[in-house]
Amino acid sequence: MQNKQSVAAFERAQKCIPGGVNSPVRAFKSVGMNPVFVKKAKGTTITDLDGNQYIDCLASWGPMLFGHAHERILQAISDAAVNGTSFGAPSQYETEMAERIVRMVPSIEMVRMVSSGTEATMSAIRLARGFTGREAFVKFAGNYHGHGDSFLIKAGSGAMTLGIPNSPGITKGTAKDTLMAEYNNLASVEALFREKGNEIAAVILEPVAGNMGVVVPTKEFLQGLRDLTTKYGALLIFDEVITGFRLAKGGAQEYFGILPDLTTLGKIIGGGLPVGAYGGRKEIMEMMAPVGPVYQAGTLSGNPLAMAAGIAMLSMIEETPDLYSEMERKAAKLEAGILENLKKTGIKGVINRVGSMMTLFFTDAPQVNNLDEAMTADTARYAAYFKQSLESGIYLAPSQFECLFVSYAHTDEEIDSMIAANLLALKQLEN
Ligand code: HOZ
Repeated sequence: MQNKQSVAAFERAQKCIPGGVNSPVRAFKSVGMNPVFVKKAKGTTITDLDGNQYIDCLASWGPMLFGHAHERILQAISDAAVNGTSFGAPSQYETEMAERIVRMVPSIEMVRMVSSGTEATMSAIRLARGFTGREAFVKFAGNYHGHGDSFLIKAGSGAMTLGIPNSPGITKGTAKDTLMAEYNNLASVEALFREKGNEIAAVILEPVAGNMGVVVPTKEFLQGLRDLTTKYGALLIFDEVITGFRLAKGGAQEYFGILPDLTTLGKIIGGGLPVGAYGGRKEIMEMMAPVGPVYQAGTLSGNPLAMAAGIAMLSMIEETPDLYSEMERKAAKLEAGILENLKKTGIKGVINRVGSMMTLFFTDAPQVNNLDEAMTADTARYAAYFKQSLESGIYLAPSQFECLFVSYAHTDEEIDSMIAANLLALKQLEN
C-alpha cells in the first residue's frame, strides 16, 4: 500500500493541529500507524490521498446508513445552500426536522436541536438537574457521552483507547457529581440509589454501548434502570447518538421496548453534517428557555444545511421499508463469516453485535458484558488485525473499543470481501 501522500499530509497537519487531528482516535495512535488522509468518499468506498481505495466499515462513526455522498443528501444540501447557509433565526427546516423526530422516536414529544452529540448530552444533564432540582447523576464505566467535563470519568471511546479515561482539567467539584456504575450490573446502580437516591437527577447510558466496543445490555438491565429511576424520581436518559435511527426507526428504545425520559441524538439526524438533539416528554422539555429557566443556546443550532441533510436522511429511512431487515441480514452474514474464520484459525475472540453494529474483541474471556471484560481484549492484536485489514482494503475503526458499522449501501460482494479479508488478517495473527 502506497501512503506517501498521507504521510506528508500528516507531517504537515501535526505542525498546526495538536496530534495532526481534530479528534484523537483518528490519529491511529493505538494501532501504531500513520493515519490515512481521505481524499473523497462515495457510497461505501473511501479513497485516500495516494489513490488507495477501501471498503468503509466506519461510516463516519455511524451516520452513513446509505453510504457517502448520497445524491439525495447532496441535492438537499445544495438546494438549501442557495437560500443561505446560516440565519441565526428560525426557519421551517427546524420544525420539519422536529416533527419527524417526534413521529419516529417513541419517547420524544418535544426536541431541541444543537450542533453535536456532546452538546446534546451536556444539555440533557443540565435539563435533568433543572427538572429534578438534584445535582448528581449516574454514568456507566466505559460509556462515552461526548467530551463534556462531567462525562470524562471512566469514559469510553478515544479517552479509553488512549488510556486517559479521566481527563486532567476536570475539577474535583465536577467529578464528585458523576456517580459511576457498572454496565449490565443493576445491583451497582441500586447501591448508588440506596445511598444517594434523593440526590440523583438522572441515569444516563448508551442503551447499546458502542464506545467500549459494542456491549449489549440485557433487557432486565434496561427494565431495571427504568423501574429504579421511576421509583426514585430520577430521569432515565438514553444516549442514542449512535443507536438512534440505526437499530430501528425509533432507535434502541423501540428495539428494546423501553422508553427513557430524555433521549440524546446525533450523527444520523444530520445526514453527515454536524448535528445533535435532545428531546423527551413535553413537561420536561418545557423547562428549557425561553419557556422555562434552564438555559441553552447556539448560533448554529438548527442550521439550515444540517437540517436539510438530516431531513433527507430521515425521509430516506422512512421510505426504505427493508432498511433494518437488510442491514440485519448483511451484518448477521458478516458475523457468521467472522465466527467461522475464528473457528478455522483457532484465534480466540468474542463478537458482540446488535443489528448493524458489531465489535470483534480479541479476548480469551467467554463474553464481554462490561468495561472490565472489554479491557481483557488484546489491543496489540487488534492493531495487527487493523493494519492487515487496511492492507486488504477494509477500513475499520482504528481502535479495539469502537464499532464496525454495516450500512444499507454495502453489497453482498463487499460483505464477502470483508469476510475474506478477515480470514487473511486472522491468519496473519496466527503466524
Ligand atoms: N467519538 C467518536 C467515536 N465514538 C470519534 C469521533 C471522530 O474521531 O471523528
